[in-house]
Amino acid sequence: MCDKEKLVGMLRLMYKIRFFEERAKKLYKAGMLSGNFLGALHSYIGEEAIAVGACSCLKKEDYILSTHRGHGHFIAKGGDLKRMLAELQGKETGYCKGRGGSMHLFDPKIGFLGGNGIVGGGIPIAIGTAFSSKYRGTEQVTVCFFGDGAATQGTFHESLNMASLWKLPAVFICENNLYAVTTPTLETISIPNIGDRASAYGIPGKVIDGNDILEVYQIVSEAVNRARSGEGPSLIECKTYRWDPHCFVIPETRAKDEMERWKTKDPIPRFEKKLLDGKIITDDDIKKMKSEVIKEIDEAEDFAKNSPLPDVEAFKEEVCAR
Ligand SMILES: Cc1ncc(C[n+]2csc(CCOP(=O)(O)OP(=O)(O)O)c2C)c(N)n1
Ligand SMILES: [Mg+2]
Repeated sequence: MCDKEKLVGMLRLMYKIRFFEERAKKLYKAGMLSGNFLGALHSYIGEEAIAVGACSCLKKEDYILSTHRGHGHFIAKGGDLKRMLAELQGKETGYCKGRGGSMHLFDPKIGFLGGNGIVGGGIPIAIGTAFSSKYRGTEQVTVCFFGDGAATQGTFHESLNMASLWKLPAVFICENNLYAVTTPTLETISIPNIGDRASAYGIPGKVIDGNDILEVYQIVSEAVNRARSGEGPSLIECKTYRWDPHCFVIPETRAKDEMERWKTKDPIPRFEKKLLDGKIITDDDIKKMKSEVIKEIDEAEDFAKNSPLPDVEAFKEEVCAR
């Protein structure tokens, strides 16, 4: 399905996300990412296979729309760790000059058209970008990530209807981590599978194991090819689980045994095992790769730490000018 280099690259990206999130958490908890301006930090740990599996099917010029839990999407689409961590810490060298923080990463150069603090807010934007590509005849595909909570927003239903009607080149990926903040999906969604809602819009719908990166890659590839060849959108529900609380200002409410059970389905060792069994990598390769990624994150931390905070006077000009 993929060559060796690609598979190893996918594992490296999963490490990047996991270790970046661990570092961001540590810094956040230590109070470095402090103050109301920066808001909450939503960890993507446990869900790495979805971002990496899906973005590995894309070209640089393809678009993705992300969520409040978007660090993994950003890294998987090629985001730079230094400027990213600087943004999380509100520094001038960050992607949005420290004005956006964790939920508002943005880089059109890599096709990353934003995280979003509004649940379900990225879905209608994806309709716009997909329409734009179709209208301009560029063959770009838009992948839109959103959670199970967002799948019950009106924006989801309106957008999927329109995407189907206009055969837009879009792939809707629902990351069903079984909760919206503390509310279980079972208490808010009337059918067992969000992917089955695709039939209401006459588009293909799949329900897959979001912790199996190769399954994500295969199913998203099919949907991306379909979109690129003008056959229209698809909906893919990836079942997964977040390991951390919703964010670090909201106490954990989930049952301990449920959390432990899901940790046994950790997508990273599962993929490592496949690559080891297939003799694609060795234990030494894994060790080396992990230390290279940690070094990259250390460098990002130094970069962010040594970067200046924005000039408050400039804020005033940006808000008041024109
Ligand atoms: C429109 C809107 N309603 C409510 C919120 C508060 N809120 C932030 S995250 C969240 C839950 C989102 O759940 P889900 O879509 O499943 O994503 P997850 O956090 O599980 O990744 C809610 C209700 C919001 N940000 N926007
Ligand atoms: Mg959720």
